[in-house]
Amino acid sequence: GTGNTQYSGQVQLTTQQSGSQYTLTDTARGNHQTRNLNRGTSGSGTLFTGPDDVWGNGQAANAETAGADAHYGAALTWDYYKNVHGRNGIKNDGRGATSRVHYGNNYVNAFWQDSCFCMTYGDGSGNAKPLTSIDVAAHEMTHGVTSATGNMQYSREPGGLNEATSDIFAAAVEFNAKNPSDVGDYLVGEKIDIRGNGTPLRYMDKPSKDGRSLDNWSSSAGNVDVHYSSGIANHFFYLLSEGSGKKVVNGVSYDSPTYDNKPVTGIGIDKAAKIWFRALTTKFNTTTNYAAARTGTLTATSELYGGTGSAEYKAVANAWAAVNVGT
Ligand code: ASN
Ligand code: ZN
Ligand code: CA
Repeated sequence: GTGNTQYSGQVQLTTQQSGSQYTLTDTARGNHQTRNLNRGTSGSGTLFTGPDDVWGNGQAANAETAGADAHYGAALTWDYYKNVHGRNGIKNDGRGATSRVHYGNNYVNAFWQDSCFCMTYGDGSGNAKPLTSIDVAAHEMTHGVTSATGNMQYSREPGGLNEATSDIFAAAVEFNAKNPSDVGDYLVGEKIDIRGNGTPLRYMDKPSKDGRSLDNWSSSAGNVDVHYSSGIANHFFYLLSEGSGKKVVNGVSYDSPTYDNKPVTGIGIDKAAKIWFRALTTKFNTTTNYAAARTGTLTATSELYGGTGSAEYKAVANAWAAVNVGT
């Protein structure tokens, strides 16, 4: 089918024909369904169904548009995990999830729930737009992947690492998608204008730019909201990918500081994401804190690229030092 999305232009969607109708059922990706809650806040709503296999018109006022964006974001995230990491769906068992759009009235958030194996999107309120951008979809779906793997508990330092994992793969999915209307960046939620002033929800190069997130570890990191303690790992991931200092990527300017005032040389987002994924799926657990994330990513790096002598190992060690984790 054809999706006329709000954030990603005109895109191809995989759908299912049933009789003379089509539904937003992704037959190539575990039959992932996209459903319309029509402002409800419970239940599974109705499966998007229509006669022409054309979905939305690029405008939020058309109820199908959010469905098209959500269906596309879920497909991109599925493809990213499959093609880059060899993972067959959220649980690596081929099962598709469900996206639910138009949750409630003026709801300015999106969330993942293990209980329904589903992610849910609000329509935003005031200047805030529907929460159905690629990075938000990838963030929420990654909460499902984290639940199925490292499963870092959603509080204190493990919670910050859980949140950061969603932001890290949100960026990786967005870069991997190469969509000309929504190019990859190290910002989270730059399309949805959640604050109504044109700024993104989070910045990975210097997380404190949002006024709340932490750039560096300190002994009180576990006491702040997980969406702010995530900043430490987001900053680590940015430094590992792109290095410290000023840089322009896909037209966006970054300037990433280091706690130890030593420069970090990046190894590129592809290697950085490989390292984080291996750590998430083979080293992290419910109680992984920042110190354990450091050792887990170092071990993952040794296994992938070589030990202390490799450029990758040095970059990981330097990037953690640059956010005040370890020595
Ligand atoms: N959008 C938020 C998140 O995925 C929702 C929440 O805080 N539960 O973290
Ligand atoms: Zn989250
Ligand atoms: Ca983004």
